[in-house]
Amino acid sequence: MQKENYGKKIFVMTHASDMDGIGSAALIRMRLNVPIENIFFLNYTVPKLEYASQQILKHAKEGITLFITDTGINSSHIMQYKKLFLELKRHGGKIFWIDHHHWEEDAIKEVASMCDIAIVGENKNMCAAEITAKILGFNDAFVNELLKITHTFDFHVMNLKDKRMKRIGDIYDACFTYYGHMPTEMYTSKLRRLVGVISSKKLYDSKWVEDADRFDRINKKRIKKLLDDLYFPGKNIVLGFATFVRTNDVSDAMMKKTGRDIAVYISTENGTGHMRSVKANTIPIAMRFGGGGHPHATGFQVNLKEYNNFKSKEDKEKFAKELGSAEGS
Ligand SMILES: [Mn+2]
Repeated sequence: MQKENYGKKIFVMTHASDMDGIGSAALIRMRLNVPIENIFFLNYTVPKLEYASQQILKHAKEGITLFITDTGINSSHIMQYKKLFLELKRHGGKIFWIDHHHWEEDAIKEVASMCDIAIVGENKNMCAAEITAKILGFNDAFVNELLKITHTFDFHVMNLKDKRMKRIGDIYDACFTYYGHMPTEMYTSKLRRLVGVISSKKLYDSKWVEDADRFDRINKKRIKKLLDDLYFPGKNIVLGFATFVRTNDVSDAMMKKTGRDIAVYISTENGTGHMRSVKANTIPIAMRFGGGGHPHATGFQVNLKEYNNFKSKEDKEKFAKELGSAEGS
């Protein structure tokens, strides 16, 4: 497609939590000169979608083009997308959705059908950045390297001996975790900066590394504190509480310290529960708390009010008891 056909005023909503989303937005910004303040980030939660929609709708009257990249759709968010799209279309807006995740039938029928272009549904070979690069006709050394990185992390096909790739992955991962817990406006400006760095053809910059290092220090300190206050529900579970930390790091540390097979960490700031195991299938336990996931990596939501935000030892023990009985059942 000719550059002009994408429209004059372009906005992007992209997936916030990994390089595929950031890379996709950067490619669109590079090719179509999208101002950084026109880029917004989604994480499958309603508040982020609402924030982005509200900001973008301020410009609806100008007849804008909206790109949505690297994000699928929850059936429960269909109404919100439809509302946004109807308003954009009413003013002659265009919508392009580029994704590679699984889409439910109803989402395809109701939402993809409203888009001018929708390349959506599961794609096992290409990540969103690769599809975006193909559509926009990129073929240069920097973009090819970027795509190698987004593909590697998105499809979990990393060569563990590749030290450079591992270092890049750690830097990215630390910042996405760090920023993911910031208030929406700060989160948006931090992520926009990353899009800016990538679109200036750098894989990262010194500020990016600084933030990653800062998060690593916070992460380590909090894990250390968590390890001093562990709970042992059931036969095989170790449980700890912390303000957000990196789940894989904290789980490994808890298992290593105690020799138990199932590590559960509760984020006391938002009540999310994160469970990891080496051997056990944790899905039945997660389901008892209304959660789910993969056998060795599950999540669930705890009602913080019910436990007074886990401020006291008694409240932590109360939850430990329930977790123990869930394991036993
Ligand atoms: Mn992706």
